[in-house]
Amino acid sequence: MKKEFDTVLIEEGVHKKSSQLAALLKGRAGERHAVILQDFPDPDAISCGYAYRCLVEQWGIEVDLLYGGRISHQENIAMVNLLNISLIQYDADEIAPGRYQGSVFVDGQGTTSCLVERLQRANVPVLIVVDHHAQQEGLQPLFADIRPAVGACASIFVDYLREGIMPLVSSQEHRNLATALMHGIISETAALIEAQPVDFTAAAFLQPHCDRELLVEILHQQRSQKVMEVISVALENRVIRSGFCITGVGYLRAADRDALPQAADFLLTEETVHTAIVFGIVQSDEKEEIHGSLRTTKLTISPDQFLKETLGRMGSGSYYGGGKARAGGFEIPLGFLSGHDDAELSKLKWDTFKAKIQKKFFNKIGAEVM
Ligand SMILES: [Mn+2]
Repeated sequence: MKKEFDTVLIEEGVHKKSSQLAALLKGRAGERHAVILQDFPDPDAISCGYAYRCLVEQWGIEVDLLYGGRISHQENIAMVNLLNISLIQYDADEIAPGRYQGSVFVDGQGTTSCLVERLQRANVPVLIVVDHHAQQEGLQPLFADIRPAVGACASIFVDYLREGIMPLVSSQEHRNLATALMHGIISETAALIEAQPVDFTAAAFLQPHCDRELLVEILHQQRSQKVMEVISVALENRVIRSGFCITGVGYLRAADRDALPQAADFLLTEETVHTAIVFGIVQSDEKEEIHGSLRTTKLTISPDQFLKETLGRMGSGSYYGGGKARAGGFEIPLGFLSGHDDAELSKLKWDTFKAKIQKKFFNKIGAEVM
């Protein structure tokens, strides 16, 4: 009788995601892996990447955390600086063949990173995908753990820790790790308002290991001047229809991209508004792209569905946008129209895209386009 019980336990162990992951990693000892974060890394992704780096140290696996855009939110800059998390920004550089033996995607499935094609060109195999967004096509990893019902991807990594993939000790590194994951969970779940039971369990597990003072310092970053300016333009240009506030802010430097979600958060505080959408053209050295951010307090709106239905898909089949519980984003490449132009053409371009995007949203909510 006892023997049977043991067998069940062992089998359960084998079915645990953390055990499967550990078994895979054991076979990859000594390798160097690239963890791919979205182009504008958020605390959830950064904490997951950092967790991966910490937990694979035991197999002698070296990890670089890569992203193709900018870290532009002052809270995120504070997070990586205060917690000593090193990230590598890849602008236009190719990834050297042989540099990485595998890629790992956290808090995304490749659709929010411009590095995917470069990884393919360098023949880097996709090893692992850990994400909490809806399942997407594209990557064929050896290990996938996709849990759309979880509020923060960080909670999935905490689950691995809880299952014993790596004991948390009282080192500075592990204190930073617990603090990073806690920040990931807090910021991803709107300060736990959108948190699921698994996120609360994760937060409770992390709490004794967290550095409360550091967390306070990370969370209490003030808005930059640029963010204030973007908020001011967003306010001035806003159009409100049936509780939707939609506004375009014109051209933005990539470094200021995170002003968009911050402006959306701010617009959501107006009493008649339940959903705020802020978009602009983000300019980096080589390209221009429309970026947009949606925030809602309305329970009947699913940002993911709403953005997919409103904006549709691009030629490659992937959607321009998507989201999570109460927040979402979209990115529309400008293709042939991309590139810095003179003032007149830039204005024409912005006016055209602004009109088109507003029309799509107004049509979707059944409102008149001005
Ligand atoms: Mn996330």
